[in-house]
Amino acid sequence: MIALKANPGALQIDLAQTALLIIDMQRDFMEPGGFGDSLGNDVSRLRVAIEPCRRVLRAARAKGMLVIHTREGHRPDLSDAPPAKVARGKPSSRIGAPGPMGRILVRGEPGHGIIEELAPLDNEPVVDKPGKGAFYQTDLELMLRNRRIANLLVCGVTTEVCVHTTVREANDRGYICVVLADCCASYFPEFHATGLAMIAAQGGIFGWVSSSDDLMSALSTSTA
Ligand code: C5J
Repeated sequence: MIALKANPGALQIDLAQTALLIIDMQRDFMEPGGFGDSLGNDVSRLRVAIEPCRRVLRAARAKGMLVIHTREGHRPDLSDAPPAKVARGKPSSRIGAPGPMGRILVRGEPGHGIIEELAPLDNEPVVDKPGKGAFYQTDLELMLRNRRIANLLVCGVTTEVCVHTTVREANDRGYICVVLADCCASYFPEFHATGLAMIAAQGGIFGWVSSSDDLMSALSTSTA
């Protein structure tokens, strides 16, 4: 068990029932020439989350926790990409168009991969999702149920899009979600701040917000 400082209140968490969920730390969102860049974003703004995520990932692995990574992206034939999603952005750099990291937001292309700093280990599930939420049209819920997971520590990008959508989906399914603020990032700092505030508001309407530092200190004093 750990006692974790969080907003709106401290939590007791059983690590045996907890997974670390790392959302979409992909080159397509984090590096120039990918999907995020094609939509006109300053992708360098997301890099601030890499080091805190790496620390948390290392700690979760050391504790033997379940670690799950997600990737947003589509089949090469785009049969799972809603036309309304593909139609957004400049035609030359839409989903499926060729870019410096291969076809934009397409599975199997270099840009679709998770950044080297947070590369999954062979035994860590990677959930490929066609949407923003990690539960939508994936087997994530089945994996969590099979491993009796009740709590999710959530990291990744972007705070107000895929992290938020996933936390909302998880909250509706009964999971306790703790979003680690410094392990998430947005192209829009104000959306990051507001997105986190929205999670913890109203007594934790979607979940809790904590930080990598608070998790580290909780882990250092964990009890059986
Ligand atoms: C976006 C994501 N921003 N992973 N995806 O389109 O947040």
